Amino acid sequence: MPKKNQTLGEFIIENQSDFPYSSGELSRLINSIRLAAKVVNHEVNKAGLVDIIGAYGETNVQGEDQQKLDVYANNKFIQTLTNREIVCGIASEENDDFIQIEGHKGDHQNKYVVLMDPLDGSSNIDVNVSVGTIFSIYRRVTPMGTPVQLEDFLQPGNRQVAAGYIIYGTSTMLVYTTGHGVNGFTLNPALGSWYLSHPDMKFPENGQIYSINEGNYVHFPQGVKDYIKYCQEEKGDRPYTSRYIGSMVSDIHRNMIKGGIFMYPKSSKASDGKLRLLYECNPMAYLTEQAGGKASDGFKRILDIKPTELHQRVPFFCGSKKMVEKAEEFMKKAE
Ligand code: AHM
Ligand code: MG
Repeated sequence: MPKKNQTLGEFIIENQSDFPYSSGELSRLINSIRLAAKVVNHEVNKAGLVDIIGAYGETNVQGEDQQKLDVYANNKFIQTLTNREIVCGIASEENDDFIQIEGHKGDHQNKYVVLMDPLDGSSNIDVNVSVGTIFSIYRRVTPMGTPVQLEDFLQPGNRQVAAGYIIYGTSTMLVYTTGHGVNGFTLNPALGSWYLSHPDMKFPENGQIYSINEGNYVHFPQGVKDYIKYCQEEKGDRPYTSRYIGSMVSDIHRNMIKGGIFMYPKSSKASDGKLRLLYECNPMAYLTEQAGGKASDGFKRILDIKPTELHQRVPFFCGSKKMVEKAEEFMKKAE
């Protein structure tokens, strides 16, 4: 049973048996992620200051090229994950193709692939609004000893062995699952340690918050328009509250704590919506289900979709179970 305030290090050791495979591997993977997260957090916190010191794209006093924060975060996570003998491949929103990691001995003995969005919602950085990192972890399916292949990344979300996000917010949190519930750790920036602040996180079964970019209303499918009208109707516990940060990690994090639904549907402008299945929707869907919520494309379970492309997009409805079911009801009716 998770104990509030224990450190992430203690938690990993105490819960090693939860990982379906070798326990040391989980520790190494989560350790590399928590380390990269601290470094990125430090950089994200300086966002406004860096602009004062020198615009991105310029060379700093050490002669290093200053980078945009999403590129910086991408490099940091790749560097940290590559340095441990555990990851054989990485796919990222920032890279067109996946990266093969042969391992220090060049013998392709590492077992896991990581898919990530290193800095989701990065357009929010300039205005000091929370952003996040999202990660998804699978065991490779091609034979050990050979270079990782596209099929290792194109696995359905129901095969994830771990997933999580980091939210760089008013405080910085690491929230993750290995398939045994969801636990949230808050960073104490003075000590550089993560503490279990949100043990066993659960989506309330029902909620009163709906999160969607309503500016796209005219472009939405009829089912979504009807559901939005339902949310706004004065009846029972409605109208609901509308909350949309435009940073999916923050929107879903809030809804997980307070109860709500997050939607990024398809529209007449974008036939599959905006969000990417492999490193945005699948990890958030896995966490959501592990927290008792539901995630769908409006009709079927996100985690059962068989991916065909690394950067494929999918409509996304995610949150409190009863709210997602209600949205699906409207989608079906309008079909
Ligand atoms: P990004 O990966 O380019 O940052 O885009 C993903 C983000 C999500 O965090 C957020 O939910 C969505 O884009 C907001 O999009 P929009 O501005 O169209 O509402
Ligand atoms: Mg993104």
